[in-house]
Amino acid sequence: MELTASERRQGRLTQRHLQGALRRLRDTGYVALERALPDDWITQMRSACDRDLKKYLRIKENRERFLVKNKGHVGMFPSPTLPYMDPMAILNPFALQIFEAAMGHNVFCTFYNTNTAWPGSGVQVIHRDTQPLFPELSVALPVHMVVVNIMLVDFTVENGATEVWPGSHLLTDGRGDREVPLEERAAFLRSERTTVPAGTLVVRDLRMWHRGMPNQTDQIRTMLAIVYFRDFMHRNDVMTIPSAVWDDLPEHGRHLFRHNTIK
Ligand SMILES: O=C(O)CCC(=O)C(=O)O
Repeated sequence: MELTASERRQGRLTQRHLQGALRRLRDTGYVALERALPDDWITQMRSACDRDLKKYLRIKENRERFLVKNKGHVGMFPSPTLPYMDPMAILNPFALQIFEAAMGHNVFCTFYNTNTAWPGSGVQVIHRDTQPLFPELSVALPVHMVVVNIMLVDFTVENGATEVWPGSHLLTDGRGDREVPLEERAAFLRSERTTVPAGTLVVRDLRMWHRGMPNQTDQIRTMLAIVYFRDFMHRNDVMTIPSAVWDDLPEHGRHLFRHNTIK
């Protein structure tokens, strides 16, 4: 979805665009706002993230876990400090507008990760990032968890743009499909690659089936992955946010991150 010049200036989607974004999230499981974040912001975030990833992968256990066992798909919990806690990422006005319209104003966040397809990465198994809340149901519930991805480079087929299955967030396991591998079920479904330019912001229903793909380039391919929960969801993984960062957060930021530890 392309933002208009006036939406960029105001940091706000028009009602018509918001309705379109919500429809895409509801029907397909995700919506992409192309180049929603400025180039210079992305460049700075990418260099911080690449530097931190390289440091992270100097640790032998991390190399074994992510480069070997996870075939080059690296998940790193970034430090909950700047630049990662920049309001442009965690309180992005376009993302907020979409997920608050979809999930209400008491949304909270306790999970902030990065997804990297390291050069030479392989194909991941098809998975969803959350399991059905009520596995016995054969009807899908409304959206209750979303991930906001911010692409730090152009995502291309060559560097491993994520493969997603539109509509799969609405597929349930309630008719005896719990034991069937998603690979088998996906063989009959249409998929697409999230080939989008750097700075694109994606809001994706966490139930959507997807997989990381091979990065055949020599460039690191990373997206930020910030997960927001409808208020009734509360998981045990929380972040420790330094009080200096907390003190500087706007009220809306404190509201969203209220279930974390502040130290
Ligand atoms: O990086 C990607 O394209 C997807 C990664 C992913 O889904 C995961 O690591 O769980």
